Amino acid sequence: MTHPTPLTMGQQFGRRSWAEPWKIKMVEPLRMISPEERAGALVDAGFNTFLLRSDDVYIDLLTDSGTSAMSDRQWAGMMLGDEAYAGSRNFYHLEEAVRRFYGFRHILPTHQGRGAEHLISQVAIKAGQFVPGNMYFTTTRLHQELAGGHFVDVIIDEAHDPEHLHPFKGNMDLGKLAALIEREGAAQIAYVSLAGTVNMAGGQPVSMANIRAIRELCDRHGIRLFLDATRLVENAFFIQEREAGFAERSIAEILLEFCSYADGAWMSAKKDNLVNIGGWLAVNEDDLFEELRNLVVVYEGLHTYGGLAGRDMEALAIGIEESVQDDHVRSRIGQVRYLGELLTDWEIPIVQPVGGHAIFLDARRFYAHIPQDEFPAQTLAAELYLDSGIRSMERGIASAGRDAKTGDHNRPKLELTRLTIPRRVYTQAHMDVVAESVKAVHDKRDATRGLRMTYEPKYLRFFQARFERL
Ligand code: P61
Repeated sequence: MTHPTPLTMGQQFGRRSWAEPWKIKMVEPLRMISPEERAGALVDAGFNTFLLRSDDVYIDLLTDSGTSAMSDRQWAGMMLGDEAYAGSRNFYHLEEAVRRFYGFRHILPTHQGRGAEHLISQVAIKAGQFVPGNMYFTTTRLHQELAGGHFVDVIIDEAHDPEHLHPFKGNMDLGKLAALIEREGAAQIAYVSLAGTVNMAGGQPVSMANIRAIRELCDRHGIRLFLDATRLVENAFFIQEREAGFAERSIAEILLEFCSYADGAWMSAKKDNLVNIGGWLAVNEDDLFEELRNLVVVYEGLHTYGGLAGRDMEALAIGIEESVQDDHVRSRIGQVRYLGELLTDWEIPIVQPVGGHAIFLDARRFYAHIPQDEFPAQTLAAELYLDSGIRSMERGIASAGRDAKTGDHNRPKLELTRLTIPRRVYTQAHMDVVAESVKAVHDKRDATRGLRMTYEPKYLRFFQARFERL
C-alpha cells in the first residue's frame, strides 16, 4: 500500500504553519470512560451536557468561560494577593490594566460577567424602555428584562444565516436601529448594547466602520452605547485581518480605538482576559459611575474588590496584558480555525465563516430529519458525548427559552451545537480527535432520534433542563 506524502497543518491549507507562543510546564491528566459508562452518565444527566460530571468528560468543549490555562506569570501574581477588604493593591493594578488596554475611566470589579450585566441593567434601564442589541445573549437579555427592559435584536439579517459569508456578521443593521429609535423615540431607548464577536451568531465580529456609524447615530439622538467586551480582543483580530486600513495596526491599538466609541463596557473576564473567575464593569461618565459604585456594594462587594479576591484581581490584571498580544490571539483563533477547516473539508455543516471562540455545528442541516421541537442541537451534543466523551453545548431552541408573553418556545433560526475551545489548554492532536468524532456522529446521522424535554426550569432553562430520547 502506498501512503500519500504527509503534510503539516500549514501545508494542507497552503500557508506556513503557526505555533503556540508558549510551551507546557504543567499537565493535567485526562481520562476517558468506557462507552457503557458514558451511556449511563448521559441518562443520569438527563441528556444535558451541563449536568454531566466533568470527571466523566474526556475533552471538555462546553465553554471557553473560566476554562483557560493561566500563565506562570499569572500564577506568580496569585501569590501577590493583597487580601485587604478595602483598597487592595491588586485592585489598582486591575484598574490600570483596564484603563490602559480598554481606555475607560472608571472601573468596578465584579464576580463575573453577569454581575456586571446586572448592575448596568439596573442603573441604565427604566421599566418599559427598549434595549437594541446585536443578537441576544442569554444572561445579558435576562438582566435587561429583569430590569424592565425590552430587548430588540437589530443585528444584520446575514447573522441568522449559517451559510452566509459576510465578513462582519456581528454588525448591527443601522436601518433597523434607526427605525426603532424613530418608532419609539430616543427617550425610550435605554442604551445600545453592542457585543464584540457575537456569541450566539457563531463568534462573529463587528467592524470598526459599524461601531463608528452606531456612535454617530447614538450621538445624534443622545443615546448611550455600551459594549459587551467579553470577546472584544478576538473581535479586534478580525478587524486587523479583514478590514481595510487595519492590517498594520496591533490588536491592542484596534481594541483601544473600538472602545473609544463606547460609553462603557461590561466584561466576563473568564474569556478573553484569561482567568478562571472574574469580571468588570467600566464607564466614562462620573454620575453614572457614582450610581454603579453605590449598587456594587449591595450585590457584589466593596468597590475595590467586587466579589473577587486580591489574588484574582492580580491574575486578571496580568491576563489582560497577555490577552492582547498579537501572537497569542493569532494562535488562539488559528486553533479554532484549524478544526473548522477540517470539518469544512469533510462537508460537515458548520457556521461560516468560522468565528473566534468556537466551531458551531449547524444541527438543522446535520439532522435535517429532526424537527426543531425535538431539540436537534441538544441531540447532537448528546451523541458527541456518547461517541467519544467530548462535551459540547446546545445553542438552539433550548437555549432560546420561551416568549415572555405567549409562553411558546422562542424558535431561533440558528439551531447550533457549540464546540468551544478553551484558551491555551488543548493541542492540535485534540482537535484531530474532536474532528474525527464529529465525523463519526455525522456518518450515522440518519439513524439518530430527537429528544423530549421532561423538566424545564423557569430561568435560563438550558442549564438544568432534563430530556429523554424519543
Ligand atoms: C459561555 F450557556 N458566556 O459562552 P459570565 N456575555 C457574553 C458571554 O459569552 C457570557 C456572559 C456575558 C458563557 C458562560 C455561559 O447561557 C449561558 O461571566 C457574550 O458567564 O457571567 C458568558 O458572563 C456572561 C454559558 C453563560 C451559557 C450563559 O459559555
